[in-house]
Amino acid sequence: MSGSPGEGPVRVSAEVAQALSGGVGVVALESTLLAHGLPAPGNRYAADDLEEAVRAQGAVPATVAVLDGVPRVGLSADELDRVCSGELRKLSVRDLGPAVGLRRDGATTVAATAALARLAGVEVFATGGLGGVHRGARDSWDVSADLGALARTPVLVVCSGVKSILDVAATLEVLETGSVPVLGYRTDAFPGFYRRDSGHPVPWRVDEPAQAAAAWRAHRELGAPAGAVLAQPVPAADELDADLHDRLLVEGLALLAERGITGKDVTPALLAHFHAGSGGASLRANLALVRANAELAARVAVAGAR
Ligand code: PSU
Ligand code: MN
Repeated sequence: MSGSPGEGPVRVSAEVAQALSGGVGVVALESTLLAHGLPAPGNRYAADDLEEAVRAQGAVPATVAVLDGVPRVGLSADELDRVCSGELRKLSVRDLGPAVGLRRDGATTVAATAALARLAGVEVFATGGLGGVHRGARDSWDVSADLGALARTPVLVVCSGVKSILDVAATLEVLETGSVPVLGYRTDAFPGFYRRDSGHPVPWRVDEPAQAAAAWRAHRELGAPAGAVLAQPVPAADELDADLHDRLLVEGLALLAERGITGKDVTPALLAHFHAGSGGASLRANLALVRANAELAARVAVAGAR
C-alpha cells in the first residue's frame, strides 16, 4: 500500500518507502505538536531531536504533514523548516480533503496523522498528548476528532495520555466505547501528560516493547478495526511539580472563563498560561515526554518488524 514516492494519494519519502518494503520499523511523527504545541525556534530542534530518537533505535522516522496540497509521510529538512515556521494551519481528518483539493499547507493532528500513516502503511506513531473530551463538553460538545479517528483507524499511538485540562475520565470512557485498547507502559496509571498519574487506572499494563508489539499484532490479527493507545508517563525527572501544576490549572481555567475563550482556542490559551507560569518547566516536560515517546515507538516498531 505504501507504493513508491509520488504514487497514490500520499507521497511517501524514498527512505520511508524503502524501509517499509524492507521490513524495517517505521515511526510516524505528528506535526501539529511541532507547528502549534511548541514555540519557535525550539520546535525546529525538537523536530530533529525526535527523528534522531527514532533512528537511534534502528527505525526510520516519518514526520507527516500536508505541503502544497500533497499529504507527505517522511519530510526533508526543508519541509521540516516549513512545518516549524509557525504559519501552518492545524488539520484534523475532516480538513484533509479541503487542504489537498485547494492545494494548501497544514500540520496534522493525531487524527489526521493516523489517517495518512495508515494510507502509507505505517502502523506505529508517536506524539505527546491525545485530544480528548473537554471539560464542560456536555454543554460545548467539544470532543476531539482524535477519539473517533482512533476508533476506526488501525494505528498504534504512543503518547503520554491526555492533559489534565481535559475531562480525563470521560476521555477514557469514549476510548472504551470506541473499542480502543489502552496499554500503560511500565505503569498502572493512565498518565496525565505533565504528571505521571492522572488519577485513573489503565486496563492493561506492559513492561517491554515486545509485549506492546505482541498485543498490537494480536489486536490486528483478530480483525479489530480500531487503533490502540500505548501510554507512557513523562520521565520522573521532568514531571511538573504537583502543586505548581494544580495552581496553573485552576488559574488557567479561571482565565478562560474571564476572557470567554472557547472551542479550539482553549488548548493554546491554557498551554501558553502553563508555559508562562512555570518558568519553562512545562516546556521541558513536554519536550522530554515527546522524545521518550518517539524512542519507545521506535522500539515497538522494531520489535514488531522482527
Ligand atoms: N494535546 C497535547 N498537545 C498537542 C495536542 C493535543 O497535549 O499538541 C494536539 C494534537 O495534535 C492533537 C490535537 O491531535 O491537539 C487535538 O486537537 P483538537 O482537540 O482540536 O481535536
Ligand atoms: Mn475541539
